[in-house]
Amino acid sequence: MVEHAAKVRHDFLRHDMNFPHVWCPGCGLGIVLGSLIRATSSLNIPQDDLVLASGIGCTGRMSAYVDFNTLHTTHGRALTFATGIKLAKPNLTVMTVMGDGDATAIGGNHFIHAARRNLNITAIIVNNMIYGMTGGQYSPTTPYGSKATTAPYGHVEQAFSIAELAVAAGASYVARGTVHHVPQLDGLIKGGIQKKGFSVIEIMSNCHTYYGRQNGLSDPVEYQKYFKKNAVSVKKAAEMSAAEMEGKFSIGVLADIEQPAYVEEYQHIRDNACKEMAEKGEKKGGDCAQERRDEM
Ligand SMILES: Cc1ncc(C[n+]2csc(CCOP(=O)(O)OP(=O)(O)O)c2C)c(N)n1
Ligand code: SF4
Repeated sequence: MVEHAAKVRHDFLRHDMNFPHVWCPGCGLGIVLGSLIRATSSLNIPQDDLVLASGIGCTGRMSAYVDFNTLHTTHGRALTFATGIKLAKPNLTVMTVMGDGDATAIGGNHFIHAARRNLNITAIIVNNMIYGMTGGQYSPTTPYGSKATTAPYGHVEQAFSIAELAVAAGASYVARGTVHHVPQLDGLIKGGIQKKGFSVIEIMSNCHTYYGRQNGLSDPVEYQKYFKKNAVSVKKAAEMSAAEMEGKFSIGVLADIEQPAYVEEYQHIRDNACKEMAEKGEKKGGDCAQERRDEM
């Protein structure tokens, strides 16, 4: 068991290049990284077929550490790069990792349309309720009333739920986990990768340095206790009233549905077009569907 864990770390991390990492001691991002490599390694997908695209932020830095095909892109744009890769090379397992600001503020438009489009991409969103890298400004998930460097007297906006937004936008698989519930988190990421269609895994994580320090949770261990205390299983949450859920959040799989995925739909259109061309005796008609499959 220990040997296996060491092998996964050895094989899936870029030890010789990018460590030590940039994260604060105790940051939940290290736990997310651990879950990501355990989940991907358990699927026995060749590392050359794994792609991780990230945006900018503390979370965005994660793509530097895994030994997959990686892209550290621009702020908010991880999903646009991932979309291009998936369309060009549908055989690859394409994932993104983004912070809450990256995915739902500057990248919010890309996020909802990626969910609607239902490309087979796994979007991991680390929700630490703040802009970590730039010093603790509020994000779309900063809770009402809490403090941020841009809201020193308390935040006046309402936060939205990333997972519920993903469900509403049409994602095929939506789950929420925390950096405290690690075995469950490994399974949620694995489930997202295995799902055909757009998957979202929202991970509640600690930025004790910026969110925590301003909101009475500056100790990462206390932050773990906060997740333990306030996370409720999806099943239990369904039986609780809104008042009972106040300050709490559900964890587990929120949506898992079967619906047409973009790449297959696109292939059907292309097959039909090729067939029509062949019937009309047009150039390359008979061969083009096969060519497309060869590209894949
Ligand atoms: C176009 C652009 N706008 C703003 C920035 C500055 N910036 C870098 S990271 C970041 C926010 C990071 O917060 P989040 O995405 O929640 O990730 P975290 O650092 O908390 O993991 C911002 C605003 C940038 N790099 N590029
Ligand atoms: S600033 Fe926050 S999110 Fe960034 S590494 Fe430190 S604790 Fe983690």
